[in-house]
Amino acid sequence: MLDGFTAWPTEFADRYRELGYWRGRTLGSLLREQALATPEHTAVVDGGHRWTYREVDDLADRLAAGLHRRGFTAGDRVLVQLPNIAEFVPLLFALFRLGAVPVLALPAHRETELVHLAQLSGARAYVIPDVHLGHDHRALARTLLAEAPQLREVLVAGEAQEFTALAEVTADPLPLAGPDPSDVALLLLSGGTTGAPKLIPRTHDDYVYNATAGAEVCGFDASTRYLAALPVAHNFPLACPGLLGTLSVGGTVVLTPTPSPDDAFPLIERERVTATALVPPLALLWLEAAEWTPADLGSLELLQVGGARLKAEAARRVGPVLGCALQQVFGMAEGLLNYTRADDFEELLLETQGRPLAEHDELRIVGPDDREVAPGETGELLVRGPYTIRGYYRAPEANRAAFTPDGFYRSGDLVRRLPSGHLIVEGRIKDVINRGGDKVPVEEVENLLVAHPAVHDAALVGVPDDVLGERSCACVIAQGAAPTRAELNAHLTGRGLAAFKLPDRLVVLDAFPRTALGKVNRRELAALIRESDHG
Ligand code: OOB
Repeated sequence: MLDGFTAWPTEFADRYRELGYWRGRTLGSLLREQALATPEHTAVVDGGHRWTYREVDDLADRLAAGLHRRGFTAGDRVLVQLPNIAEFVPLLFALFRLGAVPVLALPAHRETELVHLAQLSGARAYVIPDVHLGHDHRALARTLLAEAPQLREVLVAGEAQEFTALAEVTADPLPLAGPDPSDVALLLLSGGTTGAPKLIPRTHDDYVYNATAGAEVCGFDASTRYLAALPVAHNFPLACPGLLGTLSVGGTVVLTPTPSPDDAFPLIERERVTATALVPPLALLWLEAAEWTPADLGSLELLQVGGARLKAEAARRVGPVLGCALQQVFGMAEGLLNYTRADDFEELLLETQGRPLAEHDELRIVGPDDREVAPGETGELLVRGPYTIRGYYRAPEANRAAFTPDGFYRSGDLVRRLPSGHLIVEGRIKDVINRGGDKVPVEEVENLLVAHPAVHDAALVGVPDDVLGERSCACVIAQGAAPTRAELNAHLTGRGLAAFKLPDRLVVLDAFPRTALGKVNRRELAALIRESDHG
């Protein structure tokens, strides 16, 4: 059992097994079972590859053996930062079969996030593409090797330079003991509540449920052709039901390098894609592009939208414009997933963010005093259940704040529940800006902003935006001559912050509104900016 992992209390684990949520299967076995059942069916397609189930299964076994020969063993953490390329799939399954634990970073992450993730996880290896969207990840790897002492090895999908090519890590398949289904299978990244990203340990048992139950709700089967358009390191395209859910039922996963209509639409036509998942700003972009594209999108049956609140007006256009069904998904890497269902009444489909996946997801909607609010009232969503974690990885202090003593996760989301059980996301109380699905942890950015010599104090707040839902605005009290946004963003980029966290706007102020305790009053600050925009 991995140190720093909070397991479910025994009575809960027993119950989840009795109730059939945890079936004692490993993620590695999902692929094996399909490879035995339909070896010649296409499993994975990208720009340059088309692999059958037998091929992916074999590649995963050979890679697992190659990693084993290099000294990788069960429990080792491996920081994986790959874009949507076919090689991601055998790598993931090789690690699962070894019992090694992938730490899934997003392609957009840079030194700030990656150094933190490498140090926190104690990863022994870092897996990267050579160059992705113009960025050379080998340069990042050099920085990481210098900053994270446990990191010993860099594996490259592509041109390896002084590092090791992933393609060369291969050996004849070995019989491996494999992990226990209750072991941690992977570490996902949190959207962040405070400070730097936290790691979310997901076990084989709970993540197999997450992916397979999602596949059932979405009606996925061997004829499903799922397009992974969002970065596959993210829970939504990975396992809701995503890549893993599709492979668990013998469907085909198609990977696109970017979710832009230019890349994705031709692939939808060529591969007859039936389902995909997007965040709201991308859904808006696709709705516009679908009006003029020459591509035939007629194969599309299901568009899932989640990660941020989808406006009802946009939801209404999905059917008529894209000719497919819409499903809203309100989920979190920590666990709980809410889906609208195919047979929901139209207003539930358009205006709610779905209802929980599992009958035994326990939801509490509470006020500031932690007591449940009256039915239909808005409050913070707390959750406990068969696929919701009981603690972040190696974060005892954060865990005391993020979980109640009886094990409920405090989501920081403000929701309202309808009599049907469907939830409407009304807002949030956590210090995160949700930039169209990309989560910007406010404190992390502020800490870097105040390190700039021209910044005396800084507060990052969200301001409403038609496309992204909200954008980030840096409010700064200057020290001497006021800095420009370009200067501040150059400073943040130089510190190695992911581009999506750079402030969209800058406002220089003389003072911040404060709470009675002297903390920056972000709510008032945001209101101030909104007023000055309108006045
Ligand atoms: C998904 O996961 P994360 O971990 O990146 O972010 C979770 C947070 C939620 O706590 C909530 O604040 C927000 O993202 N969120 C939504 C939403 N879906 C997620 N807010 C409003 N409406 C929605 N539909 O974002 C995620 C994970 C699995 C499936 C889908 C999304």
